[in-house]
Formats: sequence, structure tokens, C-alpha cells
Amino acid sequence: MTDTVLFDYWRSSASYRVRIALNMLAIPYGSVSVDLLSGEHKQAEHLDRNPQGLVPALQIDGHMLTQSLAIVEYLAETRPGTALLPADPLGRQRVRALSYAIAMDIHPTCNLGVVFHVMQQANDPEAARSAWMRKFIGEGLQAFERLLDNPATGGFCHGNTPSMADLCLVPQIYNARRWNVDLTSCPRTVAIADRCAALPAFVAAHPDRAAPQ
Ligand SMILES: N[C@@H](CCC(=O)N[C@@H](CS)C(=O)NCC(=O)O)C(=O)O
Repeated sequence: MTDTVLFDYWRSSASYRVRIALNMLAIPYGSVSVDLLSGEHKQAEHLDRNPQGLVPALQIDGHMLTQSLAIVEYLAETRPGTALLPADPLGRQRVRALSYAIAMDIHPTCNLGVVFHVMQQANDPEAARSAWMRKFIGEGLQAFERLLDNPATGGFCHGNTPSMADLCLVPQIYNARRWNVDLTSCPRTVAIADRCAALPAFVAAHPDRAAPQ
């Protein structure tokens, strides 16, 4: 195993973002699965890595890093050579705004701990979860579609190379499909996500590839 180790969970969107970034930057890494369903992320061993009890955590350069977007920005700063963040301040602002629209506004409402709590309050937990996912992911992606209605959008969320925003989008679309969210009003968003998903760095990061064998 290399010195770079990603502590992740195969279906975690935040981990999926970091897997894509590591692949795009061709950084070799090993993976350690932290099983969210059995609560491994709340046990002392993982809390030592990430006191928030969340995945991912990335061991790299002798440090243990948390927060997927802060990790992606660290990788972009220390391993230049990709356009994960554009060179110009306005471009960086836009890529961060698109990224945060997903990672800070959609994703937290659909996190495991939040959704389990919603299910515990409901008479029909499965139906409540489906309705919750469809509402918050659907509304969030409709807003994202409007954000993409911008001259700076190209073949990807910002211009014609994948950026941090695309790293956030692809896992979110994976989740949307998992929960049968109606994406018919988000054609541009879906087209960009599907274009990204075909690239080798994204293919290699797919949850099906990361699932424990
Ligand atoms: N803002 C954090 C979010 C991390 C996060 O919420 N991870 C999820 C998996 S995608 C998790 O560990 N959930 C466990 C839980 O909700 O109990 C990041 O981007 O790294």
C-alpha cells in the first residue's frame, strides 16, 4: 500500500469526489473501507482520523485530511497541472459556487444520519425516505440547472475541462438516479454529468468499483 490512504465508503458521495480527484491527478492510493451501515465511522478508530465521524479522510503527505472539498483544493494546490480550480479569481469563485450548491446545500440534507432521523419520525420510513430524497435532490438539481445557464458553462460545468464542480456533480447524479429523482427538467446537468462519467478518472472512481469485494 502507498503512503496515501483514502478512508472511504463505496456509496459515499464525498468519498467519490476525492476518488475522482486522486485519479485525475494520477496519485496512487490505497483504500480502507469504513462501513457506514455498521457504524464504523462513529467508532474511536475512525474518530481519531476524523472527529466529525464522517468519511472521507485522506492520509497524504504525512497528514490526515478531512472535508472532501478542502481535500480537493489541497490536492489542486500541491499537485498543479489540472484545471480542478481555474486560474482566474472569477472562475474559481464560480467553480466553488457550483461545488457548494451541491456539497453544502443538497448533500447535507440527504446524509445518512439526517435521513435515518427522518425515517425514525415516519409511519412509513421507506416512503418517507424516498419522498425526502426526491424533494431535496430534485429541487437542488433544478437550481443547479439554472446555475449552468451561464456563458461560462461549456462541455463541463465550467468551460471545457472537468473542474471541482464536476467532481461534485457526478456523485450527486449517481445518488439522484439511485433514488429515482425525476431529472427531465435538468437536461444540461445530466448531459455534463454523463460526459464526465465516461472519462477514465471518473469511471475508476465509480461506487461499483469501490464496493468491498
Ligand atoms: N462535508 C463533508 C461531508 C462528509 C459526509 O457527510 N460524509 C458522509 C458520507 S457521503 C458520511 O460520512 N455520513 C455518515 C453519517 O451521516 O452518519 C465532506 O465533504 O467531506
